Formats: sequence, structure tokens, C-alpha cells
Amino acid sequence: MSQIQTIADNVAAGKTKLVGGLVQEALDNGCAATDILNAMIDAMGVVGERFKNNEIFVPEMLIAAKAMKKGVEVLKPHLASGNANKYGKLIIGTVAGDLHDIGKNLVAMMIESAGFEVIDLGVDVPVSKFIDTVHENPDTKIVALSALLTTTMPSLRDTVAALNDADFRSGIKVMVGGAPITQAFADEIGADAYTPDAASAAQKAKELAS
Ligand code: B12
Repeated sequence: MSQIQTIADNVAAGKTKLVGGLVQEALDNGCAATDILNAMIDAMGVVGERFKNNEIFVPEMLIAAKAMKKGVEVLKPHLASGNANKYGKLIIGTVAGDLHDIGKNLVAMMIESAGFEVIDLGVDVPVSKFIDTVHENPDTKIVALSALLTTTMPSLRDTVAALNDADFRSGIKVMVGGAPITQAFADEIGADAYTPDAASAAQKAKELAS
């Protein structure tokens, strides 16, 4: 079995203690960091399917997430190039009611390494927190919002609506993303941009800020 497949299997099985070492070993053997990352993302897809089929439950999903976070920690220096703050400030968070942060963290990491100063508000972020943070940081260029549940898509809609009504709206751009989000939904709720993954999010953020 390939080393990368072994990593994916151990992420899916939630073997947090093993994953860090396995990722390091694969890197030492010349595996590309992006290949390892993509395998771990696929593993989370497998976990999601198992959950959907009632083969595993929330606790197993949570430990798989912890294992993936460990792997990303080891990969981080290999994925992020650490540019200076060339493009300005970007505020990111997962919308109210939603606790998923692996994708949001990857987007934050790629955007930071593309040359932004990232203010990460975490998960389950109330609308008012996004608004207050832009007021506290009037030089903010972009607000990026993540939602992973169909049940928190309305929360994403409310957050974008509040940003669209804010006095600072003409000075910022709003980006949205997350597995259930589409370009059509982004257009419908009045966001400026949507992209499907972290690499394209970083590319789009650079375009929006320049
Ligand atoms: C891990 C996980 C959890 C963990 C999260 C831990 C954590 N710290 O994140 C825990 C256990 C907490 C959890 C809980 C729940 N979960 Co969950 N979870 C997952 C799982 C398996 C993986 C998510 C993940 O990390 N994917 C990997 C990352 C890299 O992908 P990503 O998040 O999509 O992000 C990428 C893109 O979407 C994009 N992106 C993301 N954000 C943004 C933002 C911007 C601005 C842009 C441009 C792009 C972008 O870029 C990212 C990187 O490429 C998914 C299954 C799946 N296939 O996604 C289910 C899944 C999302 N969960 C699901 C469910 C149902 C739940 C629960 C309701 C279960 C329950 N009964 O309690 C709860 C809800 C809790 C809550 N209130 O949020 C369902 C959602 C179904 C739906 N259609 O809404 C899924 C799809 C599983 C399934 N197949 O049923 N979950």
C-alpha cells in the first residue's frame, strides 16, 4: 500500500498519534505536500460517507477531524510560503451554528501564505462579530465566510445580508465557500465571490484585493 494511502486510512480511522509521524515520513521520502493534503481531504469524504450510512457516528467523525488537523500541522510549513502582508487584511470565520473548521483553516492558511494578514474568528461566529471586527479593522479588504451544512446556509445568507447593509460595504469584498455552497447560491445571496477549494480561494482573494 502506498504511503499516502496509509496516511488517508489512518486519518479516516482517527489515529491522531500516528498521523503526524506518517506525514513527516512521507515528506522525508519525497511525497508532495499537496498530494498528501488531497489524500487527507479525500479521507474526510470517506468519513462523511460512513457517517451518512450510519456506519460511524459523531465521535468517530470528530476524532478523524483531529487526526487530519495533526496531519495539516505537519504539512503547514510545506504548503504555506509565508509571504509578507502584501495584500492587506482578510477576516475569516465559519458562520453561526456551524462548527466545521478544517476547510476554513485550510483556506485561511493558503490565503495567509498568499500574502494577507488573516484575522480568524473561528467557528459559530455570530453576524455581529463579523460586523464589529470590520469596524475595528477599517482597512479590511475581504471578509471570507465558510458554511459546511445545508442547515447553516441560511446563516450564511443572513451574514452576507448584514455585510451588504453595512456602511463599509463598498470598501470590502465578500467571499463565500464550503461543501454545500455553489456559485449560484453565492450569486443569489449577494456575495462577490465563491470558489470550491483553498487554492482557488487564495487565487481569488489576490484578484479581489488588487
Ligand atoms: C469532520 C466533520 C465533522 C466534525 C467537524 C470537526 C471540525 N473541527 O471541523 C464534527 C464531528 C464536529 C461534525 C459535526 C457535525 N456534522 Co459534520 N462532517 C465532517 C466531515 C466528515 C468532514 C468535513 C471536512 O473537514 N472536510 C474536509 C475539508 C477540507 O473540506 P471542506 O470543509 O469542504 O472545505 C473545502 C471547501 O469546501 C472550501 N471551503 C471551505 N470553507 C470555505 C470558505 C471560503 C470563503 C471559500 C472560498 C472556500 C471554502 O475549501 C476547503 C478546502 O479545500 C463532513 C463530510 C464531508 N465530506 O465534508 C461531515 C458533514 C459536513 N457533517 C455533516 C453533519 C450532518 C454534521 C452534524 C449535523 C452531525 C450531527 N448529527 O450532529 C454535526 C453538526 C455540528 C455543527 N453544528 O456544525 C454532514 C452535512 C450534511 C449536510 N448536507 O448538511 C456531512 C456532509 C456528513 C454527511 N455526509 O452526512 N462534523
